[in-house]
Amino acid sequence: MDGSGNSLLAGPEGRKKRVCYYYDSEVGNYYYGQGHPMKPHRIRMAHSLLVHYGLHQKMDVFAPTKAKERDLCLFHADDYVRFLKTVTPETQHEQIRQLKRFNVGEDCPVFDGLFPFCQTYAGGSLGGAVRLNQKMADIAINWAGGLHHAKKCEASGFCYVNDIVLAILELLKFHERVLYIDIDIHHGDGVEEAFYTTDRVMTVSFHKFGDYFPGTGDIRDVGFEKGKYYSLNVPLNDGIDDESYQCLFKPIISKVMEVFQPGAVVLQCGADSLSGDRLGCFNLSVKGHAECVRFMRSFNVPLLLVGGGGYTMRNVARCWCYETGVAVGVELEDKMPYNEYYEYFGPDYTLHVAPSNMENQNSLQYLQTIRERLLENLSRLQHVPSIQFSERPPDTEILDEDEEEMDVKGKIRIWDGEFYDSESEHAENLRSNHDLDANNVAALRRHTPELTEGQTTKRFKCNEEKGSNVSRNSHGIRA
Ligand code: V1D
Ligand code: CA
Repeated sequence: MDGSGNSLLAGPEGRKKRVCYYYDSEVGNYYYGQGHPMKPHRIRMAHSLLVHYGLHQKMDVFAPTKAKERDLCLFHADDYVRFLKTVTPETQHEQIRQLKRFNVGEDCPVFDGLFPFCQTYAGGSLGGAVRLNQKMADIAINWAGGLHHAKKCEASGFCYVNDIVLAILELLKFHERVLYIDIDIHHGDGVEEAFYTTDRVMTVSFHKFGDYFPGTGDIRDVGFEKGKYYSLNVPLNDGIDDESYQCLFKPIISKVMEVFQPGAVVLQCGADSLSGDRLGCFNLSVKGHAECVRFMRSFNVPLLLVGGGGYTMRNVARCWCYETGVAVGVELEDKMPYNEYYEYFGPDYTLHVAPSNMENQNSLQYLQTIRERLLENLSRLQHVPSIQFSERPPDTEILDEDEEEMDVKGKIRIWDGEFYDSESEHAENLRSNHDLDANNVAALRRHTPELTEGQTTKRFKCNEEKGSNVSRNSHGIRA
């Protein structure tokens, strides 16, 4: 036990975990624009709160290395990435056709620093995946990531690049099977779509379904061809509470773990499924939401935790701070420590807030019916798919950064204006950690062609530029 609360290390879930955490002190400054609900500032609030609970002392804290253009192109189309890199708020009106083609506009506006923002959040998830692959951590956290709607050639639902797909591709270099779980209130469509035809990635999304963005995620959508039954969708109605949520989450995920036996798990922890969210309509408490993290932690499989949606900032900060505590094995005191954003948490200044008395429109009958249907689909997967690597793609190298950068990055910025001095165990902070070279790209494409290029159905096709003479073969690959 220490200042942060009770240690959970002795309990049944208590094996101590090595946790690494990615945070960029600039991330809170990116601004989607006036009236836009997505506010990267919430990541800075969560960070400030968890630092004041002392959680940074229990993790390896890293400033993410920005993902390079070529890293992003492992999933995204080259011309889409180039567009994200070059478009500016000042010049966007000269590129109306491109804006439309890449779905950049109201939900996904062009704002100052858009590309470095994408590089930063993708860099955190990639860095976490590399560190898990190297067995230097059991759990990696990147609350700035989790932007699950981004498609190969299209922005969507506040997401521009899909850091989750990129991180899963990285994990697939070392793990035959990767499980993706999505507890954001919205359907994890971008990740599902990327892996819809493979049996190497199972995707499971819990979401509000019915007249709700993005409109996909029907229980009948189960995957295609080799990927049939490797996509799972759990459609939910308004007002779901902790008990109802867990009566689906635990049996479904237990069965998934049993039949799929993933080598690594990515958990998208979108906090818009919390009670009182500005865009959401569920009724989960922070503890109910965090129960998913606690449960996944208990399987002792490498775990990447990423953020996602969440539009009532004070509750997002509460949730991701508490979940960081769960990851490191500490139960945090309800009384909040003073922090930079203390005034946001009044009048109670507590970590936990009671859910509302809204009606739970998920009847017991409904919950039982969908649970049975999903477990039935899982029972069709009798055996884990056996995938043989003839040759493993090259390991991602950790390169030393140049000395100039080391001077700055040797100390990790904990919040604006103050540095936290890395301890000796954090010496690796000085290193660049996800540099993918051209050989890696080629090797990855060789080994996972269906994941990076071969999306064959119309559903996955990019919007072609009108009048473009770029032709594609039957795999949607440019000829
Ligand atoms: F209310 C708004 C104000 C300004 C700009 C956008 C919005 C807004 C609210 N809800 N946009 C939405 C959703 N978009 C639509 C559009 C209408 N259509 C034609 C589409 O309903 C998008 C909601 C995105 C949710 C994102 C997410 O929470 O899942 C997320 N996960 O990771 C990052 C974000
Ligand atoms: Ca979801």
